Amino acid sequence: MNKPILDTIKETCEIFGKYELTKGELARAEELAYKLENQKITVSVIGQFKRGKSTLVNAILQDKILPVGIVPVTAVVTTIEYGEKAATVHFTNGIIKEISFDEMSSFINEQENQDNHLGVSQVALYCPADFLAGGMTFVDTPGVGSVHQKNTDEAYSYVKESDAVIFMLSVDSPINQIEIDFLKNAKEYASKFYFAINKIDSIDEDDLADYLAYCRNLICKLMDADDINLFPVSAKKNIGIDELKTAILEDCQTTVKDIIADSAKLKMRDIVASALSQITLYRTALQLTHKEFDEKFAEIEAMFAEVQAEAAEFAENFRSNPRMLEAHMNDIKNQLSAKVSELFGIEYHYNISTVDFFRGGQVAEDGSRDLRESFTAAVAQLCADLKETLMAIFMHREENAYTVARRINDLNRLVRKLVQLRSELAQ
Ligand SMILES: Nc1nc2c(ncn2[C@@H]2O[C@H](COP(=O)(O)OP(=O)(O)OP(=O)(O)O)[C@@H](O)[C@H]2O)c(=O)[nH]1
Ligand SMILES: [Mg+2]
Repeated sequence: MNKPILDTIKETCEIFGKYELTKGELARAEELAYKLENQKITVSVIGQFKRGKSTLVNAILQDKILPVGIVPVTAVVTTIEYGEKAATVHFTNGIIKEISFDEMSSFINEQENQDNHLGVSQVALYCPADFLAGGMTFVDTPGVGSVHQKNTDEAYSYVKESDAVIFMLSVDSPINQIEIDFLKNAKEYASKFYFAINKIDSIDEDDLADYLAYCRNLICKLMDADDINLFPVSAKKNIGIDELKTAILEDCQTTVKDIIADSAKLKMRDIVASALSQITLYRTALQLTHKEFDEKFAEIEAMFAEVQAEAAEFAENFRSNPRMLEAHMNDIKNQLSAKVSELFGIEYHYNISTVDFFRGGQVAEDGSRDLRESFTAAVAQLCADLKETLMAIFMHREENAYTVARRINDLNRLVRKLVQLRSELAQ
């Protein structure tokens, strides 16, 4: 019988708390523990632009609370929780402003808040819908894949906060590569999926049966599953909505603990892998002679300078697709990992393919200046984190051989513990 994940996380927090090197991982693990203890579940509606996500949220809540439309509409993440009707806008600079429902569209709507130039991090709504009464946070996200790159980035980032997702497809187009990529990414973070196939009012029954069989087959392969939850709906005509609501609420009542625990387990696995990288690097570095370490440190410092200069040049010449920044970021992560492996002979883990550095950025008049700044800042941070781990070595320079040996022994135990934890979390 597996140990409850909350126990595992708490034990891990205790371990992380003892080491300066794992303070970043400690904060992430503590946040997970808090969420598990409070049993708050986040259900997000995600998918390509114009699939009908906002219309579905309105249908589920039986309230035309969100703006919908024929052109890309949702530009910012909108969270909805149970409560008397109220709305607040959270800005990236930390300011929170209460607004009326009439004003909401000017913050959420892509046409009114183009490329989120107002710098909204999210809009939080409260609504007394039965569906929310159990305490879930229900989330409408911007659609991925439109020309509005920021919307895609916001949606990608928010998946990480989700425990369960309603993945929205629609019968008016076959599943495309944008959706496949997004689904693969979502699979890494959310543990429960509901596939809503929207706009079934627009095709006849035979075509629908073909479409559903096609979706089931393809999604099962993508999800590596024998079967999946498929919900044919028409958000606009209110068809199939009750079935979807009932399935979600039943799961929330009976298996909410499992859903949150599974999702916490996935997130914890990433945290432990990251801690292992820091510790393994530190331990290996500690075992080197001062001369060896100084040489390697100088070499990696030179690489930081090189990588940052290259990133600055790349950003300077960057004019178009922000995805290229992400690709370049992943390339830099790979270069740093490879360098650490080459110099220290260890595996160094990076979470590849995140778009965090786009979050909260303001798009300047030329549409790209701020993204460039976020990008170079993210690269600098990457180098600074790695440098911090290595700098810790200098603090123990003057220790005698016996103390160093004890420290290494202690780290060996810690690595063994983390490796064991990682394999427990993989089960
Ligand atoms: N025929 C039909 N049209 C629908 C249905 N649901 C949504 N639509 C239409 O699809 C369009 C897009 O709906 P939205 O709810 O704004 O889509 P969205 O996925 O939130 O779009 P973004 O926020 O831009 O990503 C609107 O014109 C809706 O009226 C449906 O069940 N049937
Ligand atoms: Mg929308």
